[in-house]
Amino acid sequence: MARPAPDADPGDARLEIVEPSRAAAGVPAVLRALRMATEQMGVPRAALTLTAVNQKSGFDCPGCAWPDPDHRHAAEFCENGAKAVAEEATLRRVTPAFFAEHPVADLAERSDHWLGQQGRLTHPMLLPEGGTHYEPIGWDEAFDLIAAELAACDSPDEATFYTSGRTSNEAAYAYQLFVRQWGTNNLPDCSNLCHESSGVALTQTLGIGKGTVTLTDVETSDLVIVAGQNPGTNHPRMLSALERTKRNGGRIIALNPLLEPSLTRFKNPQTARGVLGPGTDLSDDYVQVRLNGDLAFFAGLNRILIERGALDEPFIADHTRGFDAVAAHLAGLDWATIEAHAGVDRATIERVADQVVAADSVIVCWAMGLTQHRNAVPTIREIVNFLLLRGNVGRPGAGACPVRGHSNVQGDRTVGINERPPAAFLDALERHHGVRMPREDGHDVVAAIRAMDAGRTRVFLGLGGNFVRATPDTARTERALRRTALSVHVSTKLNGSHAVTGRRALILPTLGRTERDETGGREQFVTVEDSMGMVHASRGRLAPASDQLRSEVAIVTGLAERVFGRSPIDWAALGEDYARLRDAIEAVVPGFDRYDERVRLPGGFALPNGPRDARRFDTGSGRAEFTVNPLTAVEVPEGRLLLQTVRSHDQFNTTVYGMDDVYRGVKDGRRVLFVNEGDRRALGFANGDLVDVVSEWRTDAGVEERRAPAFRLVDHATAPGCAAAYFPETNVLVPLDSTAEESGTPTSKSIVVRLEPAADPRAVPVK
Ligand SMILES: Nc1nc2c(c(=O)[nH]1)N[C@H]1C(S)=C(S)[C@@H](COP(=O)(O)OP(=O)(O)OC[C@H]3O[C@@H](n4cnc5c(=O)[nH]c(N)nc54)[C@H](O)[C@@H]3O)O[C@H]1N2
Ligand SMILES: Nc1nc2c(c(=O)[nH]1)N[C@H]1C(S)=C(S)[C@@H](COP(=O)(O)OP(=O)(O)OC[C@H]3O[C@@H](n4cnc5c(=O)[nH]c(N)nc54)[C@H](O)[C@@H]3O)O[C@H]1N2
Ligand SMILES: [Mo]
Repeated sequence: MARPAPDADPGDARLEIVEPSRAAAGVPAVLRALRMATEQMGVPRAALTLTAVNQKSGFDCPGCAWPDPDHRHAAEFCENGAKAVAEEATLRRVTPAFFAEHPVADLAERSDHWLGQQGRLTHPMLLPEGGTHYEPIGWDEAFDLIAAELAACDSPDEATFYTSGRTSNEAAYAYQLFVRQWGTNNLPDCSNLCHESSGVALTQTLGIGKGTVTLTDVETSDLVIVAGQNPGTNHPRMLSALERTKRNGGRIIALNPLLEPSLTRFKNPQTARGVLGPGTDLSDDYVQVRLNGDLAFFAGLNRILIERGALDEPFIADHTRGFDAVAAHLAGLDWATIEAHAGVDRATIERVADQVVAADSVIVCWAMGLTQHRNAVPTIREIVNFLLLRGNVGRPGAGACPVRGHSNVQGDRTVGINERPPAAFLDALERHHGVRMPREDGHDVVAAIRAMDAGRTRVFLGLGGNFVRATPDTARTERALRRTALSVHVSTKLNGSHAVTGRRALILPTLGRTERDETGGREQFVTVEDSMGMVHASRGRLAPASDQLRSEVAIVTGLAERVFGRSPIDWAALGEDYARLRDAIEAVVPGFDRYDERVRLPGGFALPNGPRDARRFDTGSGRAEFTVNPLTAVEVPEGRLLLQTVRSHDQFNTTVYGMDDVYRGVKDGRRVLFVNEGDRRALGFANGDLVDVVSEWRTDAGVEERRAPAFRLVDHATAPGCAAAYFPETNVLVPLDSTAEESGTPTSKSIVVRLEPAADPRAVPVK
């Protein structure tokens, strides 16, 4: 039987700091996952569900975007994938009776953990103007209400349409088509908060906004550098691939201000060795860079490679542009600045250079540790310089590997979720659908918040995600959302965004990945693209959480039918048979030839990738571009720390599964601030003190302050001057205006903070 959801919210009252788990994964991880799965689902359902994850006939794990190996195990999932599945396949329900019992004001006081634990949403719900509670509403009425509010807009740009990366290709394509037929490119998505910096930098330099490696490349590479990523928690199946890299004789270097245990030790629960043996020492070398120090680190490394003449000269001559300018720029840097910015000395960078020179093939993997900084785009361009110097692009075992987050965030962008769509894509949409497409760029996430805050947005619609909690500057974002006339969320689970509403609000409950989809009276499947450009099918097996649920495709096409009536696009037909959406994608997006047929093959198919397949670079010049990236780093005034915001082991973004972070030794709580012992002493605090964290954002007008109360200080293996804490609790500290150059991504990994003794040590907030 499933355990009932908690009715009280203990917050951090029981927080304990314990010995961190020494090795990642292994049997304890499997047991943790099974416990969570059976608590939420009961035993028979857990067994049925977990055996279908990532199998060729099953559904795509809603956890992360790491690709599936060809040689799949009976259980091709990880601890955290199992938790993600359990969250969705839970037997707990949030029914109209729940909403009658809990006023919105009450929900607004609850933690993300508590909200998520209540279970699956079962009915469409409306919060009427001036109302205190959500009330049930029919689907047709809900669509009428949205259509009426859209019709009241003075311009299509007064509506904004968010997406989170769980949305399937079919639903995402239908959504962007609906939004553009409506007349705007206001399509902010979670990518804007995530890998946008990677997409921008890679498009400029390699001509494709994606990575250039396959899973086989990772497993057969001589050297994999894992920079700014915590795969043990966020991409656990990547550890199995890295274990194979090592068995094949490759090396791994971790570049991270935090010593993440998963990178140093790993036990594979799917092999006998992992179950019984001591596990694999994953990293051969660990470099503790300073937060935001990677641009300097790679600049130093590149300079050494050039000085040593350790270059692939034929590749540089035949396939690239701009080498001389980069060489001149790097030669002009001084080592003292490089070392100060990187937080590591020249000897360490020389040591890494030795390993690079010894390797015939090199891959750099990265995630949020690189993308969420002011200079994220230049940093990633400098990594591309690094790869180009030795021809580490477009050959086996070599390349760029931005590791995506949400399971279909890459596919959503491929099929058109993009607030700055290329003209060729809009042209293709117009040709195929016979409808004029808007040509002006739309709002990304930060611009959308600004527009709402300025009262310029009437309607906010979110297809998945948790906009209010995932975005920066919580107080300002909440104010912004409250200024809309209507906020609508298509969701599987209750979250903080349902409690921070426009004048009216709707919750539209939808099917998840694990559930059977019988839209249009036939069994439908959806498709997704993983982090390495493989497209494959996903088929849910479970009975839907309620008979009221509609699929995302049905919701989008149903709404479009209601808004447009008869139009050149036959929305009813598109909604009835997802194969028709796949046919439209095939006609509009390059690389999807015979989409519906090929995606039915076991394992799906690979999208074309110019740099990887043929060293072809669609950059305008037709060559890969070296770039000159001036050395920059965030300045931290005396007595202040640089704070990064990370995920614990028990959360998926804003969905908090549990209150532990086993690899960092945290039990039963989340309001902790990891600090370097030397910093803590210098600031005059004791280990375990309760502090308020105050962010300081310098503008021309002065210093803006934002405060997050009551965090427990914990000594941790973090680089000097650098602290870490969990999001979303710390999003209050991230200024909306603090964004990455060129990509606009909030700088969630570098926030200047000062610590103060907690004003009220007994008042530990619940959220
Ligand atoms: N279980 C689980 N899986 C997930 C998610 C989840 O929340 N839970 N989220 C998904 C999503 S959407 C994403 S985008 C990914 C996120 O995957 P990650 O990027 O691994 O997630 P974070 O927890 O943000 O960890 C950032 C890592 O970068 C390091 N870092 C921070 N700043 C710097 C820096 O300046 N330089 C270097 N070199 N390192 C730095 C941090 O110490 C940390 O190890 O995971 C996806 N998978
Ligand atoms: N400070 C700080 N902030 C960050 C980050 C950080 O590192 N630090 N990371 C950023 C990153 S990388 C990302 S990607 C964003 C994530 O931002 P979002 O994608 O907006 O947030 P999630 O927490 O993943 O969304 C969870 C909600 O999605 C809904 N959901 C789950 N499955 C489905 C589904 O199948 N369909 C639909 N329609 N809804 C579903 C559920 O209702 C759930 O409550 O957060 C960003 N915010
Ligand atoms: Mo992400």
